Amino acid sequence: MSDPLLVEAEPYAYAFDPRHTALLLIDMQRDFVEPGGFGETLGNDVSMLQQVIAPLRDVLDGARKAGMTVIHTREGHLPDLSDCPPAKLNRGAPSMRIGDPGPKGRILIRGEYGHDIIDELAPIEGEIVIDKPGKGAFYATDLAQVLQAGDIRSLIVTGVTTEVCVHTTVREANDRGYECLVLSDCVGSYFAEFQRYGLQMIAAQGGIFGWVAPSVNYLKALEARS
Ligand code: TIU
Repeated sequence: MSDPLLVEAEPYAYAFDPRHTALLLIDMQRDFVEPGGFGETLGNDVSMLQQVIAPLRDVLDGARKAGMTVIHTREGHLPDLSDCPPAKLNRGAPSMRIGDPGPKGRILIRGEYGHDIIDELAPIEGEIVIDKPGKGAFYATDLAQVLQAGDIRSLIVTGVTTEVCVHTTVREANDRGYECLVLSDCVGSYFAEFQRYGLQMIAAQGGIFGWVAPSVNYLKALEARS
């Protein structure tokens, strides 16, 4: 086996073999990134997430060029809401609830326009799409089996939002033995302070949940190989 690639990262260099690594794009859906969707119903300024798209597009292009496994996730629910716990449906005071008709279709419902991934990052043939009802990508999905079948051991983690679905998924993955590198400019939050602390929490304590690096460091390592 060839030497692993090394990424300059916090808290120390992240080593990975692209053949055993998947790029994970978490919930880059219109519902979170664009106006008129779930994120906005919760009272958030969705423009905060726009800055993630351009660097993440470069990372996606790099993964496609390198022939890496690419996995997209989407948070959402069945049209009859049978997979949406009342605790989630009834939480808080959103302007519209999950399942309500919004300008981009029913809020956070599978098959609706708003639920789908934004055009800039749309999956292409051969890429995996995981539909998940929760914040974590392992809960009630077949992600664990998909990773096992692909002999994937490391995850390059991107998407939204940093402290919610990204964090939950990284924690789930870390407990399952996966080494996660979170790309700091390819994850986004509606809250600047949660972005900062969310990233710090991953790399703190010697990398308690994983590693953090800007995408330029990761792409430099990936491109050095080719
Ligand atoms: N609200 C929020 O920050 N995030 C979510 O509800 N889901 C994801 O992070 N995908």
